[in-house]
Amino acid sequence: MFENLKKVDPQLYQIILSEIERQKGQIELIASENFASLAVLETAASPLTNKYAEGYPRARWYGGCQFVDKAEDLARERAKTLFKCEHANVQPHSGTQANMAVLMAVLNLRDTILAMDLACGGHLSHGHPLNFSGKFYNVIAYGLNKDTEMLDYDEILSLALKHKPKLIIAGASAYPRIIDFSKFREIADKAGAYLLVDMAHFAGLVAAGLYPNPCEFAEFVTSTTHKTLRGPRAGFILCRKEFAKKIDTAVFPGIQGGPFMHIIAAKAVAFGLALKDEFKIYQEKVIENAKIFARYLQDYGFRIVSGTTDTHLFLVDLLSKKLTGKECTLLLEEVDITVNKNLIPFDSKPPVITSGIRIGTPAITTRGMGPEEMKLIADFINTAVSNKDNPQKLREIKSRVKGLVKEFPLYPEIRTGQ
Ligand code: DSN
Repeated sequence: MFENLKKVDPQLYQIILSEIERQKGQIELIASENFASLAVLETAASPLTNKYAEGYPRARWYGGCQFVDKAEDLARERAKTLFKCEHANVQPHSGTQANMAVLMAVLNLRDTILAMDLACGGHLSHGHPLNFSGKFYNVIAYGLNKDTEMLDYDEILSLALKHKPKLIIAGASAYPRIIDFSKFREIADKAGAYLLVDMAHFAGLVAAGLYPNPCEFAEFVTSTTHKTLRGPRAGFILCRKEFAKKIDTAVFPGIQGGPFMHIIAAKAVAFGLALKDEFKIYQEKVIENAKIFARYLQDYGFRIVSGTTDTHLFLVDLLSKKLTGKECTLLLEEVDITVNKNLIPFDSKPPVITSGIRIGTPAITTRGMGPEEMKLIADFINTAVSNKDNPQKLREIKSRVKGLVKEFPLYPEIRTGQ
């Protein structure tokens, strides 16, 4: 693999090789990352990248679209089957663009939206002041209950009745519990609002039937394909038939030009894989690993936000360990464990420092790791945190990490020569 690149651009070849080695050699705990299958990688790297296909199947601005039409049809049909929905648009380049298309489809500038605060686990594109969503719309944010660190549906209802948003957004990037979409539906109906669910993080769990399907409750559902779904880096939108035209027009020509046909084809491959029985077994293991992992860390005295997780991720409060999220992320990087710093609910520290880290199990579960390995990794993290000023101990953990990842080879077909 990469033989041509090696000849044409040795500098970039080396960068790619180093990144592959990093992925193979580290324990990847970033909750929004995963390792796409080789079939997805092959499709994403295929000559479909060459094709311009502005428009939709059988209604393109360019000739020669007969085969990419088939790829897009396949992606749309598989998405509809997987999530039991009426219409799918598989063209958004990312989750943020999927969200942007929905907002553009149903809102006017300065309309009010009600969405989860980023500081409590929401997402930039749900109304952060520096994002288009926060600049173009009037955003009212809901948070979490201070005692339970879980969504407070009474508070969301009272905000909805007070501010009468045109759209309510449910979904988060750092919320470990199951979201009650039926409650969100009730609230949206009482306030006369549309409901958008951004399922980017838990789409794989939904596909496997292990998380409620938001398509049963919301007019609009957006997602990425590269997190729990294990697809290429991209987004998509699901909606009821009555909104199909509005959504399609909002994506193209609204916010995007030519679709990435190689990536759309790779989405079709990922959706196809997610329809298989093995995918459900994989997702069951993802959740089981997250629950066990969180429990082991609790045994070591780490506080888990909201006490547990129902999903593929959880948040660790580092306050009692006298470490910030930033320090912990850097410390773990030293021993080849990759996490991200994360605000915890009602965090007193700024987003660039944070009091917590977010841990996710999709990637390590893809490597085949299970409960025994969760125990080991929790031990590595605890030992690193307890010995943060002991270089010898940190070197020992790094070498144990190296031993562990070797037992669970990643992309053995891609040889890096080292
Ligand atoms: N940045 C992603 C995450 O890490 O959750 C969300 O888009």
